[in-house]
Amino acid sequence: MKILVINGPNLNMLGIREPGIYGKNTFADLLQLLEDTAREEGIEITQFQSNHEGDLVDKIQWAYGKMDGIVINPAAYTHTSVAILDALKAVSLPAVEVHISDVDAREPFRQISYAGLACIKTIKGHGFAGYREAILYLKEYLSA
Ligand code: CA2
Repeated sequence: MKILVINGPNLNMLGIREPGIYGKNTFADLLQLLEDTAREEGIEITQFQSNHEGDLVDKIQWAYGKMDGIVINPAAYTHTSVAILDALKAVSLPAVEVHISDVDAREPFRQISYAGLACIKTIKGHGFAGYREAILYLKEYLSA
């Protein structure tokens, strides 16, 4: 089973600023969590992070025919990007949306998710653990 994990803009800065919202752990810690989860669950995980909308679209398209599912935290593009929504719809792979923070408890503009419209599930406010939950959910979904 092959899962692509995509992280959007500024998530590579995790642990460097705003620890009150996103926690103290770094992006390298998140990559370690993904690696550990892949090993424990016998899944192949490819990770990709970019600060550029088009690169995120390109990577979603790349997944077509190669990956079985996608876990995506589009970060700020969650709330703005029809291009990412269209790419997820185009490849039609099962996708799970993850947000580290509880976006529903923040500014009203964070309560709109375009990408989420193409996802089978959204996990928000569970910190880094949300990525593991998303991977396990996809594994279950793909095994059913
Ligand atoms: O809670 C999430 O995972 C978000 O997707 C994170 C995005 C935000 O725009 C979404 O509304 C919710 C922001 C990621 C920025 O990450 C930072 C990391 C360190 C310092 C500052 C920002």
